[in-house]
Amino acid sequence: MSNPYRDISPEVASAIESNQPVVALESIIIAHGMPYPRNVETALRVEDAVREQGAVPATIAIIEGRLKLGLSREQIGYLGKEGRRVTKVSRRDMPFVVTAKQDGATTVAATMIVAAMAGIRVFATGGIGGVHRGAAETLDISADLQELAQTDVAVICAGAKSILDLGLTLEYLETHGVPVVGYQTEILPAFYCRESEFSVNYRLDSPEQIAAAMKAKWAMDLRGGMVIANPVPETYAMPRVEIDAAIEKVLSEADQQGISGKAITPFLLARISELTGGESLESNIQLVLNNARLAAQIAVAYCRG
Ligand code: PSU
Ligand code: MN
Repeated sequence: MSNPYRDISPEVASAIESNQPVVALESIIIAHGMPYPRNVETALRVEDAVREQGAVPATIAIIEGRLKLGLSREQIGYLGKEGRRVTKVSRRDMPFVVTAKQDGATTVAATMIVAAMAGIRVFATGGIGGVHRGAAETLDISADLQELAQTDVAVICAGAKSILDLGLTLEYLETHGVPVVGYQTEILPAFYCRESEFSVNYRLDSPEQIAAAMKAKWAMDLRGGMVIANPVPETYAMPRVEIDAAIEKVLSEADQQGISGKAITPFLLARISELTGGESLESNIQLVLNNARLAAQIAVAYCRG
């Protein structure tokens, strides 16, 4: 359990020690995903949603070079205020941000790594990274997918945004043996929209069934994660045409401006939220809360089972 680069908050440490349910949460959503102060308010509401379901939230970030599991309200406020000044940190970046004693907002991949180091098996986020459109030429495939291939954490998300090639993302996950489970749905959700043209691999209807599948996977030594796709609540879903139009526009902007590498996902996400405004922000907040509740229920069932 000990790791010289890591600080676990007292609340998270005691939950892990006594085998209480814990849900990992990421920090890109705080620093890059939403405007201040809604980002801070949302991060705190997400933590409350986890607690209301009987689990302990462990928000993960890097602060002054320390891997943090469990942030104080002040630390969440700090990341929210710093916003885009905080470095986006994926697997590749971790050693450098730690040794330079910088702050880092953790992607899905980096959050999975830090969670798994502490034995946390359940992680709630908004959307995962994936295979980008045009990847046949650019080879732009998020490190999140490789992390899902090797790190034993279930990621509860609302699918992925269709800035990505969702079909290729599913193919890539299939190649790496990563199951995509639909919670109460057969259809892969696409973040703001409850539906895409793709199917999930398995539909499961209860947190208990999901927890049992996780147990079975890891008991058989089948390394790697699991994607649990949880559609945005009906009331907060966005019209597909509106989202698709915004996505087409921002993809061509990114192309014209020659944006690539780690900058492209943040660029696309920021432009989409600018174009779709307050409605998409509300949708984003609600789907994250919804994922946090389901993740906590899964963590509770996993601890009981
Ligand atoms: N997709 C979203 N919201 C996000 C991200 C992706 O709908 O916030 C963020 C996550 O932190 C994810 C990261 O891990 O972007 C993936 O970045 P990249 O494509 O550079 O791997
Ligand atoms: Mn990339």
